[in-house]
Amino acid sequence: MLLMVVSMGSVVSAYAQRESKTINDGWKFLRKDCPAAADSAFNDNDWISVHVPHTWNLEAYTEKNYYRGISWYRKCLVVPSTWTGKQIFLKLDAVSKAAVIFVNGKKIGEHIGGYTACTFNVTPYFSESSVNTLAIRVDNARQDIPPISGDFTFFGGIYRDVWLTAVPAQHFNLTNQASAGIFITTPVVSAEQGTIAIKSEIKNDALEKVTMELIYSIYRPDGAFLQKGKKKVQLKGGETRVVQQESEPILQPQLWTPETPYLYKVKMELTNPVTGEVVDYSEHYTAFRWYRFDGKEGFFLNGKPYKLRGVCRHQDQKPIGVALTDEMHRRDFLLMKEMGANFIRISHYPQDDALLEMCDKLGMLAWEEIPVIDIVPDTPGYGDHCERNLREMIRQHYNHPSIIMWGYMNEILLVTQRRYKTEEEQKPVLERTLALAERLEKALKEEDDTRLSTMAFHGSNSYNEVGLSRITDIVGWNLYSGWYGGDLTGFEHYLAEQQRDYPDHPLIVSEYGAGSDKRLHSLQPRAFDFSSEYQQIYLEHYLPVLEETPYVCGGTHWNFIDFSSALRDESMPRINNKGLVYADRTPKDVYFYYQAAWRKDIPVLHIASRDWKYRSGVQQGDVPVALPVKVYTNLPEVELFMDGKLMGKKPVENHQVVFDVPFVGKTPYLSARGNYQDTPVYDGLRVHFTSVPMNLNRHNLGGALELAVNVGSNCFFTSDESQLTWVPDQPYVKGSWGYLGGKEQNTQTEIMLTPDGPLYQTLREGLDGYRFDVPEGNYEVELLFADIYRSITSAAYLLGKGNGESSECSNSFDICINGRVVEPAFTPGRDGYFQAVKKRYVVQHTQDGLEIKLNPLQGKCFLSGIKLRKL
Ligand code: L9D
Ligand code: CA
Repeated sequence: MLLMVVSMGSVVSAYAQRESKTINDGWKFLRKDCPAAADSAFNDNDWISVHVPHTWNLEAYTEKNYYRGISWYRKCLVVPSTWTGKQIFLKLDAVSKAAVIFVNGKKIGEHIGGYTACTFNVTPYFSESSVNTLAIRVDNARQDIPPISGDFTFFGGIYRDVWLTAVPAQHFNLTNQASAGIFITTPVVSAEQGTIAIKSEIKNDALEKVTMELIYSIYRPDGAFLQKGKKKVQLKGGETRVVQQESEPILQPQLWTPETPYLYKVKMELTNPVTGEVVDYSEHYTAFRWYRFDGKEGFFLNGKPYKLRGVCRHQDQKPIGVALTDEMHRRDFLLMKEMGANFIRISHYPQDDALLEMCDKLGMLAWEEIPVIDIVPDTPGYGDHCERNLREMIRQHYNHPSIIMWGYMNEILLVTQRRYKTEEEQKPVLERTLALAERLEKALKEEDDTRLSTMAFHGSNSYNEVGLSRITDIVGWNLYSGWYGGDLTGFEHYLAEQQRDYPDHPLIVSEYGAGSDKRLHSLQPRAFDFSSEYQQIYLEHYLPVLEETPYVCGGTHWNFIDFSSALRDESMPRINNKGLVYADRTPKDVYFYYQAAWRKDIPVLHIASRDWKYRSGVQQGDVPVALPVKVYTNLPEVELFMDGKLMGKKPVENHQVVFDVPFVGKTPYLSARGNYQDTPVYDGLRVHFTSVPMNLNRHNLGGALELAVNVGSNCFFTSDESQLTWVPDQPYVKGSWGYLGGKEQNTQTEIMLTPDGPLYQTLREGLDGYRFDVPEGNYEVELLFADIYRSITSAAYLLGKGNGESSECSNSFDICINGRVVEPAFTPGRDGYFQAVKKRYVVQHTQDGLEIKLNPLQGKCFLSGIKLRKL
């Protein structure tokens, strides 16, 4: 057959005949089930047009209950005439979470798992002469496919590339779990010499037997040809054959590290030995590197101690969900690399090939995992699907030298322990969890004995007690002391305990992090206030511990990016805001703390106030407000200037220095200067400043007064909408302003009907009122409320939003201003709990200051914010 083709053709191409192209454009989409759509004659004219990458869940950025169900995609395809007689393969890089594929009305296959690829030979179903229809039924609701639980959105859709590949009848196998059909290892590797072993799967889709030649060629990192080897292979009709080849020793190989990502190219050619024609072709990169993890001494790369400086990465981007293009994945990689990271935890699921390619080429070690999270259900099929996804991930990404470990469970006891309280209830869950872990560990080692296994645990010793920690090579700990509970030092204490009790367990801090919201700032930051400053303090505490504790192999910060988690409330509903960069990939100030700590090769000097451009402060008399200005840097000392005037020069400690700067003027220009290798380095930015008077006497109120207070909070809050800053609360003292009695209260539940949620999430409860010692005049007073007390008896459990029923609404009070009742029996929760309510009053001819009183009638009185404006 082959000979015939050759003799018929006028020119014999020396190039391979493999052709690959994306078919990302021209799809039709319907967001509901429509079984009839499988049929080739189905009319999809009224479906919407989309191209892939695509997801149908963009509403997850605004709604908790995003659509989980079935959707359909359809597309028409004409096979190029040059593909006649070839084998044609369809590859879906990722479809979440399950796909059934129909070609011309026939079901050709299905795939389970939303984060790994699948490939099908579509040749028997395709027509070469007419239009083909492709219909794909996608389901992101299935509970038998991981993930079934987790703090992120399970976006549905065909959200990575779709490919068609055409190859001659003889080719590298494309249908081994969507892998390349070529598996490369380096069985010998040292500074002196290394070898490359190649296992190829060759397939003969013709009926006749053939003799082929398999040729490998190896090229040095600089592109120079190194060596070549050949092997003759006989294949029967329909046979798939595995061929092993090993290179001659390569002396003094250039070793791969994240800093020196030397890649050796392996070119694989399948040729016709008679004509010399290259029938199929495939190119891969590999590298010489070796590593080990030690329980006491940490991680070693190529024999040298090496700290894993990492981040975890989720793959979505607001507002486009997971439908990222390759260049967006590459952009994320470059941001991590720029920051100085040398390690990535690809969490919690396999990610785009584009990312792995960058890890190899530009240098970053990687941990990749499958999404088995929170609990192991007893759903039939679940374990099979986990194992299948694990094997797919390993085969598909096997040839990436950047990957050093595979993972398969995250915080698997978290929901287990929350849901099942007694030992008796937990027993069967623990048993199946252990059984699945053992099963996955076995599969992992069968697939790849050159890499290590790992799991990530939450901070509970039960992983040791239950025996889970014995299963994998490495243990990962997700530690949040000082965030979800405990204090910052709990972090190092936990690590020390683990080291004391399990000194031989190599350990990585697989997560740590704290949330931050650009709108919130504090001079007295605390856990869970979502101020940028608390996130900074938290990370400034954790990073030195990671760096300086030798037995800690490294850490991966949670998370690199503010990511989508539809179920989350907190200050930015639907977003987990622990990122070092915002969802739009703008770096937070704290990104530069990491860069300052990790980069030595470039000067880093960053005034950490990009996130805090709208500054405000309470001014005592004529004394300018002194506010801290932080600089992150890797330089030894820094000078700070305001509007060109030197404010001071200070030595740097822990990659930062803080100046107390008296703020004057409305738009001061801050600049910093340091020296890097005898060359001056600068940074500068303009900020806005508004002072708020402490004493509200006539002298201070000269011009306009707009005094907005974030009642019940230690934080400044700047509204995204108006840029108005609400200053932190304070107790009343004579001549000034502040609250009268009560105590602070807060909620993490989303506040409805306002873009300024955080303002309402903090409040003062049980206060008598609020007082401003203002001079005589006319004023406007605005009061902000949200009833966060679901009902008086269950105040400690915030069960979610109110339903608008007023029956159990029991918090009611009179609002009085200067002795007059302005709102009798005000019931802030009347229209629903967790809803913003704003009341504005004009107060004329005040005589003796302004006093707002809240007189309880039933339940509690409370206040979230207050604003005073002079008319
Ligand atoms: C966990 C934390 C993370 C969450 C992760 C998880 C968090 N609870 O997003 O998925 O592994 O931010 O709360 O450790
Ligand atoms: Ca408040």
